[in-house]
Amino acid sequence: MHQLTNPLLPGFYPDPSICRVGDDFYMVTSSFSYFPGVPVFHSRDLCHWEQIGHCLNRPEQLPLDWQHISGGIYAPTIRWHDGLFYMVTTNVSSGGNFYVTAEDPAGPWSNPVHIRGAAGIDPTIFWDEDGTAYMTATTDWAEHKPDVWIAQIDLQENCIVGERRIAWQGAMVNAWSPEAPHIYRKDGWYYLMIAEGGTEDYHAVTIARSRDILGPYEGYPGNPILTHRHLGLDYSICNVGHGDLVQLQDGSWYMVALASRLYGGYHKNMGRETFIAPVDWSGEWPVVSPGTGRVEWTYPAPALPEHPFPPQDQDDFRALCWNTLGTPGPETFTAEKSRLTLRSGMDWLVPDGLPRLLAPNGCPGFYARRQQHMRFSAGVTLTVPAAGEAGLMLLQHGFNHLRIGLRRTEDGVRAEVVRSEKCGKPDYLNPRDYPRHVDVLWAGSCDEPQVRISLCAEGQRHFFTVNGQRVAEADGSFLGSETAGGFVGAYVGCYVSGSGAEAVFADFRYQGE
Ligand code: 6LW
Repeated sequence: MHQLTNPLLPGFYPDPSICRVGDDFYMVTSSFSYFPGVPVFHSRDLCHWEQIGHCLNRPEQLPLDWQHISGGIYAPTIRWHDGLFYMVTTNVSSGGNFYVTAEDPAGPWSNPVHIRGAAGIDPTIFWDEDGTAYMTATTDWAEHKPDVWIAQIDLQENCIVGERRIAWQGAMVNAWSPEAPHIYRKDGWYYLMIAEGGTEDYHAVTIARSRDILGPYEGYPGNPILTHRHLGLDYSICNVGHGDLVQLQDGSWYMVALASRLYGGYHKNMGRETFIAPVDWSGEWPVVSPGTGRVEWTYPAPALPEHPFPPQDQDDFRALCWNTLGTPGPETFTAEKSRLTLRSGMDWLVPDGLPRLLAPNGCPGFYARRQQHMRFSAGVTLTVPAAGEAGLMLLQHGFNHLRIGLRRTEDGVRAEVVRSEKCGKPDYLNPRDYPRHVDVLWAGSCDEPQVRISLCAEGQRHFFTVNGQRVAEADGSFLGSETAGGFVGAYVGCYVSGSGAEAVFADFRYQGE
């Protein structure tokens, strides 16, 4: 029996936005400084989802500053209008609000089109019944006026028509971070649903409505319609907010929203993930997760035919789950099914800070996928580079990371396990049972030393192996976003560091439960 299982998209997939076209559902999420940007998922039953592409997969669409991992692409919205998909979002590192379009959501998507006068973040497009387009977004943080604006937009001229009006300032007096606005038309009303309270413990979804799309909007006296802010910091699902609604073919409604799973204490290593809840909107206002009012781990499947997808081989280095940090150049990597050649232009793992790239874009040499499970193992066979260092890394915001790296020494290969917090001086882990360095012996040619390394997690306990032998362990709770800060979740994958360094990785395997 299939069912809805939360998280719907496990791992760092925040700010979900959803739309339905006929019998097909599409969803997008934020991607920050990872490339390609804005993953696109497809479903026909809401229970099974498969990634079909990215909205931003060409370097010219996505200039990024890799040193600000939580910069780049914020909160996308996906909508379909008149035969075309629109994805509207913000690149906070370059150019602000823009949209791209596609006939097929798997791509190709257009180059970015910027809307003149559309300040702020979290933009949405809404088409009224007469085809007039409107945009809402959150006022520019720099203006220190937290509110949601609305305006008519002209999609031929790509500009705002008339004035931007303040639509709503949130349900609470002095609401904190009103954001993530989306508009829905129902029973002659325009409903404006937003998030407020900030994206952490106080996060919430609130709603207002108006007869006039430009407002003024009146808040629902029963707000918030969804939050876990009152459940305490021990409750296993926290930070619930930033939602989008979708109506099914039978008229029923569902909400996708972001939330985090806690484990090993108040730690959110996987950042903000995508969750789902049923919504009863038979009355005037939506009731989210009727009967309990909170996001549950499972719900019965919607009344839709089950539609599973064949499993994707995520360990294939060409699979859609892989990302680089920052915008790659043509030389950054070469990916084949089970072999990856990764190049780095710099020593980006120097202690006490990061070197700046001369060009504004670029990629330091990190090719990875999301951590999606509390217990996982990631292993790879590495041909140790002639120069520099290469290995496996578990990376969070602020360059907080755990890594196992290999470098050549005069007489062999040395493995080091490193814990690095806030770009600070790294700790070379020397727990009581393990030597500081592991000198690795290998069989085969000394010119091409090959070593199998792995990085595994059992909750917050992390282990590292070299050729099957456990060499170090570390606590990973400093990788939680509550400590590391920022908006992203942990990524695990291959890295290389060193001017001109090139490393070859083979047979990557990620397993999680
Ligand atoms: C996003 C905002 C938010 O733009 O966090 O939780 C910001 N909500 O809506 C970054 O994801």
